Amino acid sequence: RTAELDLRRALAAGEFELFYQPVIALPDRRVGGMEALLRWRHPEKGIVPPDGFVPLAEEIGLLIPLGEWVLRRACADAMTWPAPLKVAVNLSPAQFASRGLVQAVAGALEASGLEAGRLELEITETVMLQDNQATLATLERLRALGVRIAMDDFGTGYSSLSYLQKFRFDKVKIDRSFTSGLGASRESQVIIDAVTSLCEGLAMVTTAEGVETEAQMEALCRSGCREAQGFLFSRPRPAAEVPAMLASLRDQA
Ligand code: G
Ligand code: G
Ligand code: MN
Ligand code: NA
Repeated sequence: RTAELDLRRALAAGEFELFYQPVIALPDRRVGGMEALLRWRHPEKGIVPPDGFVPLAEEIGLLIPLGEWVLRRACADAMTWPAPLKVAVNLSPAQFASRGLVQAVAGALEASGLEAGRLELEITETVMLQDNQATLATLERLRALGVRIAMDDFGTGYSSLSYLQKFRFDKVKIDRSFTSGLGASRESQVIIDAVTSLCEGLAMVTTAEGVETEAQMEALCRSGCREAQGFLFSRPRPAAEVPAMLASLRDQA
C-alpha cells in the first residue's frame, strides 16, 4: 500500500518532527515545561498531525521505532533549554505495552544526558484499562528511573477515579472538554474545583489543558489549579521556535 510505504520512507527520510507547547505554572505564569507533539512534515501534504498517521504506524509496527525516536529527540531538545524546564512525551497504549519501553526511556536519558526528573511521560486512561500487574510493574520501573508520570486527558475514560487509586501519578492533566466550559457553565467550574482539590489531597499536580481565554485562566487560578496549557499561551510550535516562545512568555508573565 502506498500509504504504508510513504510512512516507512518518512521515518528513514527524517520527515517527522516535534512541535512544542508550553506548560504554564499558576498563578505566577512562569513556563514550567514543554509538551512534545509529533508532526509529520509531508513533502506534499504539509504538516500532518498524529491522528493522520499514528493509527497506520501502529498497524504496521512502526509506532515503536517512531516512539523511540520521539523519546530521544525530546530529551536531546530539552538539553538545549534552560535547566529546570521539563519535557513531556506522550506514550500510546501500544508503546506503553511494548517490551522495550523502559529500556528505550533509559536509553534516551543516557544518550542525551538529561536529568530523569526533567522528563515526564504522559499516558492515557486507556493504558490503565489494562488492569493487570504488568501495567503497574511498568509504571514502577519507569518511576524507578526517576522520570515523572502524568495521566493525560483525565476524566474522559471509563473509570477515571479508580486509576488514581491504583497508581500515584505525579500529575493529572484535566481534559480540555472540562476547561472549555469554564466561565460559561457552573458544572465545569465545580468539576475543575473538585478534581483540583482531589489531586491536591493525593499530592498530584493538576494541569488544565485547552486554556483559550483569560476568563478560563482566572477561574483556574481561583480553583487552585497548578498549571495551564493551551492556545491562550501558545499553540504548539516547531522546536526551533522554543527560545522565542520562552522570551515572549517571559514578557507576558
Ligand atoms: O498535537 P495534537 O493536538 O494534534 O495531538 C493529537 C493527539 O496525538 C493527542 O492525543 C496527543 O497526545 C497525541 N500525540 C502527540 N504527539 C504524540 C507522540 O509523540 N506520540 C504519541 N503516541 N501520541 C502523540
Ligand atoms: O491528548 P493531548 O493532550 O496530548 O493532546 C494535545 C492536543 O491538544 C494537541 O494536538 C494540541 O494541538 C491540542 N491543544 C493544545 N492546546 C489547545 C487549546 O487551547 N485548544 C484546543 N482546541 N486544542 C488544544
Ligand atoms: Mn498530552
Ligand atoms: Na491531553
